[in-house]
Amino acid sequence: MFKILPTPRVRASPFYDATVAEGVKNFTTYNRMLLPTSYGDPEGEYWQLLNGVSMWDVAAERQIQLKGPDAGKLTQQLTVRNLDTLSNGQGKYAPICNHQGNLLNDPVINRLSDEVYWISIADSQIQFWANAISAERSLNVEVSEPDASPLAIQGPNAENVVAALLGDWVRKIRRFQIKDTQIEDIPLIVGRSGYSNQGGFELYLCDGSKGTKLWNIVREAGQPWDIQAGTPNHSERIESGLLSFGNDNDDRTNPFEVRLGKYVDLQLPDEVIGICALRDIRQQGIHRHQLGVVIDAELSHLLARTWYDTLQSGKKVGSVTSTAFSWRMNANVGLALVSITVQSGDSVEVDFEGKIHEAQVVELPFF
Ligand code: THG
Repeated sequence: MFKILPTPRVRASPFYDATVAEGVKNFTTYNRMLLPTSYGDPEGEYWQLLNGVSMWDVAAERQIQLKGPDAGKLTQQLTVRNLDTLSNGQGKYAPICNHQGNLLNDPVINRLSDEVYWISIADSQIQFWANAISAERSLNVEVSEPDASPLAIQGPNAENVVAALLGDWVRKIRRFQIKDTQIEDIPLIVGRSGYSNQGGFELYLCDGSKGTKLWNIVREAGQPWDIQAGTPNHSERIESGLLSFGNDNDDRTNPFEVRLGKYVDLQLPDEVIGICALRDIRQQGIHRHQLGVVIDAELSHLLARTWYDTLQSGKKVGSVTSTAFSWRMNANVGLALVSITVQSGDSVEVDFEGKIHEAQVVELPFF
């Protein structure tokens, strides 16, 4: 089997050595960093997340820091979600669009203080974008990538593990709230968030030289709950209807098409990038929307390598953008971006690498 080894251009995460010691089997790249995607037991890792607790190296969810007197102003100009109620120590899932209203990223944005915001990005370059917008608008903001690397602890026992690590006070942390803390000499930010619908926390490691040390401390604290090394779970996130930026959208996908309309506030001022375009799009109506599919077939591999043509009566009506096996449903499931003429309850055909499979269209999320 081939390998991709880390270099300055395809970076190792601070947890890289720890994940290799755990026996990581697959990586993808994300924000020019290696992101573990499997330890070789997809079904075991899935049930571990649903019934127990897993720890994930998600350092590739990089932080873009906006710091300075205009940091709040720039952050609001960059996202189409209204941040009026975002207080210090709180985060929000907040899409970023370009001037045409197309999605550029779907980050979590954390407000650390009046003058410091962290954009916890999905896989696209936002540092260039934030820097360019700031400079073009003469805003007083310094844009940088700080030394901060999320480690996710996800699953029904995540709260017990994080309480064992940091104390019972963490049980009171609300969804997307963050707190400064530390373990021994390791500076951390802890928050209740993560890329699953099973509940959990993220520890942002704020000293990249201490990745292995933090990994081992978390593993030790999680022992009583049988914590295991895991990765963002492809099946669970499809079941939960979570967007995978770059997989489920292209460069002409707006938030309304992929079920992110509830995070768009069309009342925001015109200076918010993309908001004028989104008002027009809302008025004109969208042409395609995201739905689930249950595909009637044994697929030759679980990961969608590309978008698969989706047809009705032989005519293309859209694409299946992600596929996975759902162990809870004992079925192949997927996310589809299809014409608004296609509705849940419909049957469609999916051209999966030259073979046509029947599929049923359903509402999202699956769970
Ligand atoms: N954690 C952190 N950074 C991240 C991610 C994360 N950056 C990249 C990527 N993940 C961003 N994407 C998402 C997608 C969905 C959610 C979080 C990050 C999410 N969604 C919930 C849902 O859709 O049900 C709830 C959102 C809400 O109601 O506000 O949690 O995982 N640090």
